[in-house]
Amino acid sequence: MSFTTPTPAPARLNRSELAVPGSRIELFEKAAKSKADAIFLDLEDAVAPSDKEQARKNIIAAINDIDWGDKVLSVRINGLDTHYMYRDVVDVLEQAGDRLDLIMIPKVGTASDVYALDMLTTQIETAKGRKKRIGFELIIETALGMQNIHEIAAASPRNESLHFGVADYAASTKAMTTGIGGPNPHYGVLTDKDGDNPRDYHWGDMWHYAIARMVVAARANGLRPIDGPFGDFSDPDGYRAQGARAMVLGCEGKWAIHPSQIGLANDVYSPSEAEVTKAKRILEAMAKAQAEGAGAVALDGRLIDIASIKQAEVMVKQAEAIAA
Ligand code: 1VU
Ligand code: GLV
Ligand code: MG
Repeated sequence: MSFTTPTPAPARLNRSELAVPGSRIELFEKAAKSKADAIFLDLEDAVAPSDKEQARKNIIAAINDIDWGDKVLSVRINGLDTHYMYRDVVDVLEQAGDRLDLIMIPKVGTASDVYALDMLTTQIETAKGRKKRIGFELIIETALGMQNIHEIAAASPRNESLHFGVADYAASTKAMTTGIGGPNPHYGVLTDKDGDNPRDYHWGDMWHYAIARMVVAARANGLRPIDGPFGDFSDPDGYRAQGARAMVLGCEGKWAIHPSQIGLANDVYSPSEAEVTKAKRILEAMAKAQAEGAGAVALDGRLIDIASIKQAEVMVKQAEAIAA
């Protein structure tokens, strides 16, 4: 191990994060009663400019009045390039109670963006004597943000998670697609024309680099990497496949933009009983190996060693967090 150890963000279950437009108050109670681990009440892109002020008032009332159970509760503020942002932060933090856990900052481009929000949040917390420290969820969804992701991830002790905002990222990078998440038929490979078999076209994962880069930046700074939206809520298989790809790369959860996606996310991001059993067998076998002075042994015809303990612990700890 390096002598530098990242400080982990406060542990929170974040398998599913439901997006709820702040202008649609009829959705709030439904969201609160849902099985989502986390909810963000949106003031940004799901709210029309003419509704921004009312949405802010709706969200403050909802944070104070609705029973959100044990859900992680967040508010997505408007971007730093808008005049809505300062009032989002001031009004929400001055008027909403301590039930609020996090602020979600969209389109973060530089570490200074996070610094500015940290300064404002700190001033309001101090002035108002807020007891609970507000954490930050940062959406990486611009080319600038992706370029500066490592500095952004390290920019504040409030940072808890990085989120991949695939729709804005596609727009910012001028990717020729209008879908929100998932694959695109143009991103594929054709098998070799000189091979013996008929040529085959395989779709690739055009979001691989972005998600993998976000996972590294998040984990190197003790943060949770979270995959963003999948717009086609009538395609559960597509959602599952996208979620599973992000999960094996290290993501801890995915947004749900419709209630039908909550169960899918919870399922994809919960290790199966068979996986947990296997992980526990690895831990038992390694405990025995170590007691006998061995570092590497065979289990079911495969190598396991001390790194396997850490891999298995990821699985077992996630299962324990879900069961808690
Ligand atoms: O069965 P019921 O009538 O009781 O309930 C409906 C509906 O009210 C409810 N529902 C939701 N409840 C809580 N949170 C939600 N986000 C939510 N969405 C719907 O579920 C039942 C079925 O709904 P539906 O199929 O009739 O859906 P609608 O036509 O009402 O709405 C579909 C959209 C996609 C518009 C809606 O789900 C929505 O607004 N989702 C969130 C959008 C959002 O927050 N976007 C911002 C994040 S994504 C991003 O920034 C980039 C793309
Ligand atoms: C989320 O905000 C996105 O742009 O995908
Ligand atoms: Mg966005």
